[in-house]
Amino acid sequence: MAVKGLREWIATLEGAGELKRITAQVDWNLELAEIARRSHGGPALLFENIKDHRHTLSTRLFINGLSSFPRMCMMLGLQKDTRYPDLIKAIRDRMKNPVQPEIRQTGAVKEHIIRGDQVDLLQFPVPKWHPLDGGRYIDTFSGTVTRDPDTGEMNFGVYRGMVAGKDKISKLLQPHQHWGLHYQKYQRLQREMPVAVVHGADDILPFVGGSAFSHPPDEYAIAGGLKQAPLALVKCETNDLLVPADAEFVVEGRLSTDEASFMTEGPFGEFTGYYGWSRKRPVIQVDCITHRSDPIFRGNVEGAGEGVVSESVFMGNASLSALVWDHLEKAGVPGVLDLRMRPGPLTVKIRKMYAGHGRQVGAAIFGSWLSKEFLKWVIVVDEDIDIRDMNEINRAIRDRMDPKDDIVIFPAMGGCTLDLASPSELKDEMKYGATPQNKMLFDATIDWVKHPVREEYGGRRFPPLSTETLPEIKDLVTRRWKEYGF
Ligand SMILES: Cc1cc2nc3c(=O)[nH]c(=O)nc-3n(C[C@H](O)[C@H](O)[C@H](O)COP(=O)(O)O)c2cc1C
Ligand SMILES: [Mn+2]
Repeated sequence: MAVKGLREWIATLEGAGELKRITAQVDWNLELAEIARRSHGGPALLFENIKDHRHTLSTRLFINGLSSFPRMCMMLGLQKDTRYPDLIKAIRDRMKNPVQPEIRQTGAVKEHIIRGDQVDLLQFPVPKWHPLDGGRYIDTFSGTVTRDPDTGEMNFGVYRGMVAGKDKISKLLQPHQHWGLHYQKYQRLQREMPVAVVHGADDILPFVGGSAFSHPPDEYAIAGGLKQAPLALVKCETNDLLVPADAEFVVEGRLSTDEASFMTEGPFGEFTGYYGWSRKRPVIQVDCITHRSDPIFRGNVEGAGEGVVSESVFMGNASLSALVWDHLEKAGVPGVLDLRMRPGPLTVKIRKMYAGHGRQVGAAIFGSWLSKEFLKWVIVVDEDIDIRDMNEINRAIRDRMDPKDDIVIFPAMGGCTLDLASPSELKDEMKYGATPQNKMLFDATIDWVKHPVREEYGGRRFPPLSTETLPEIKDLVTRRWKEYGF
């Protein structure tokens, strides 16, 4: 049986006590986003009464579907209480077995078709998410589908987009992303790029489309693999792209590569917790919207910071952890025991097996497709360090790293345009294709050359820890503790 859609997912969540319906009237202008942000750790939310949208084509908004580990597990058909390492392992295992989609003649997404002048994007309850956003952001959890004009391969990627007119969406298109590679080919052909933006399909699609899976296979087959069932797809009305048959709605259009057509996009409150830069950027000219009856709008509040995690960062930590692990395995790097995405760096724990092993981990990660957006800082530690404990990581950095030798800079790599640290004149993705970004590896494993095994250390490379006493003394002191007058 094919993968089900958003409505079935919402029903499943409700049945499991994981959904809250909000029937009080809520303003799309900032209020809705603040409610979703504050209740991030709570149930998924379905807003059913949105100001100005009682009688529009779309009246409801769903959010926070993947903002908890139990729900992420449910989405993948795993037990709700699956342990985090087992969740990552399940993703890794299933990635190895992609399931190709089924192509259908028609589906629920074709129940209604709107064309040309009748298109009005604000018929959807598109929120203004953050006070300084440049407009109402329609694309916060949708997937943009494009096709490589040379190979015919499709891509499904999550890329933000702002309503720039009733039938126009300005997009943050970075030419180093998969759809950006497609864009560069259309640019050379001097042709418009056909696009389809998929809203409200199964949450597996943004989960896959928001992370750097390499091709082939495409995201549809990977999503099918992760769900262990094929997706059902239908062809668009105005181009040959394929979209989920039971998506809530699909926006079809064309993206011109002519700079004269670019419009302002941004600022937008981003995953970094800061506003991302505003520029003139490519625009989707919408030709057609196909939708289910009473389509549900799926949104996502961006913006992670100290003590604040966004749904996208939360789910991205899981998918990227699985991707990095899988990549290291494929690259033949042995001894990876555990890894952890944010907060802060990506930390990898290895059973060190030779001098240079830590360097190899960093080079393999930075040399891959994975590091293009979210990976700027990698720390590698030995097997005795608990990577869930920042104090332990700090201890490894302090005691095992010589800053002169063990901070390894990978200069001028391609990176995300939203990196706060890169100079603002470099934050011009349409000029550079990406933002040149310096990446850093902290090799916090013990250096085997400087610290050979020593007999005086009892066959270790470092002196023994002095904070532990003998077991018999521990017992003695425990036994006599009260006697001492405590
Ligand atoms: C909610 C969300 C919004 C995103 N917005 C953008 C964006 O506006 N532009 C962009 O280049 N990447 C954005 N990303 C990151 C890409 O989705 C990610 O890098 C992914 O690997 C892109 O797919 P691709 O590898 O097929 O290009 C976003 C990710 C998420 C989860
Ligand atoms: Mn891709």
